Amino acid sequence: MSNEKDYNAVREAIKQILPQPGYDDGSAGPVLVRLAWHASGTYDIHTNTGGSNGATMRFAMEANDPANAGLEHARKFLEPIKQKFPWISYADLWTLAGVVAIEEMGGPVVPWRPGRKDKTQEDECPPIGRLPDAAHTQQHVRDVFYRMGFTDREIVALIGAHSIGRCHKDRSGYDGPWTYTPTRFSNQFFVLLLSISWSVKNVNGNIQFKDHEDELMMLPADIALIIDPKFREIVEIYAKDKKVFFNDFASAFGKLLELGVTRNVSDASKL
Ligand code: CCH
Repeated sequence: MSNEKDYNAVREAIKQILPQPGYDDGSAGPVLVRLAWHASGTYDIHTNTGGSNGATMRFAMEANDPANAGLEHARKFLEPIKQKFPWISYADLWTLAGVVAIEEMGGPVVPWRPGRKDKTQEDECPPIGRLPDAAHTQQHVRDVFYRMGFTDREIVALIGAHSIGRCHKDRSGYDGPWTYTPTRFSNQFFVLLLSISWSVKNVNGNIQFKDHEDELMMLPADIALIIDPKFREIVEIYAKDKKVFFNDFASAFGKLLELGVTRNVSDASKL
C-alpha cells in the first residue's frame, strides 16, 4: 500500500457498497447518514466533549445506547472498506460515508475534511442521553441542538435529512418512511410536512403521526417543526425552494461533522 492517502479511492469504495439489495429500500445510504450524524451529534459546546472525533461508537457503552440501535448495520457495511484502507480512521470513514451517501442519493456536496483520530478507551465515550428523543417536541429539539451550537435555521435544515430512510419498529419503536422516495435526498420532507393533514397513530405505545393512507409517518419531533411558528417559517422556505434547502443543509451538515474535531498544525497543513 502506498503512503499516499487516497480519499477518492475511499469515496469510490463507499459508492460501491451503497446498493444493498434485500436491505430496507435497497440502499445503505440512509443508515450511513444516520451513523455520521449520531457519531457527531453527541457534541457539547460548553464542555467541548463528544462529536465525531474518536469514533467512540465502536465501544459497547455508546454502541448500546438505545438511540444508536440499528447503527451496527452501518458500521458493518463499512468494515470491509476499513480493512481495505487501514490508514483511514473510523471517525473519518464514518463521516465521509455520510457525505458520499448524501451526494449519491441526489443531495448536495457537503464540505468534508479528514484528520479525525480514533480514541482507544471506552471511558472516552460521551455520556449517554445527548442525542434527541423523538417523543419530545420543540423545546427538547432546541435544547439538544443549541447544546451543539446550532441555530433554528440550521436545526430545521438538518432534520430535513428525514427525506431519506425510515423508522424501524425493532430499532426505535417507530415505523415507516417519511417520504415516498426514501433513497432520494430531496426537500420532500418539508413539502409533505405542510401538505398532509397528519393524524396520531399509536405503534405499540409510541405516538407517531400518519397520513390519510397510512403510508408515511412523522415523529413528534418532526411535527414540532410545523407547530413552532419560528421553525414553521423555515419549513415553508425549504418546501418552496429546494436549492436554498440544499445550500443550508450542506453547510449545516458540514458543520455537524466538524464538531469537536481538532487537528494538529502539521495535519492541517497537508490538506
Ligand atoms: Fe433522524 N431519526 N432524528 N436525523 N434519521 C431516525 C432515522 C433517521 C430523530 C429521530 C430519528 C436527524 C434528527 C433527528 C436520519 C438523519 C437525521 C429515527 C428512526 C428516529 C427515531 C431510527 C430507526 O428506527 O431506524 C430526531 C428526534 C431528530 C431531531 O430531533 C438529523 C439531524 C439527521 C441527519 C442530518 C436518517 C437518515 C434516518 C434514517 C435511518 C435509516 O436507517 O433509514
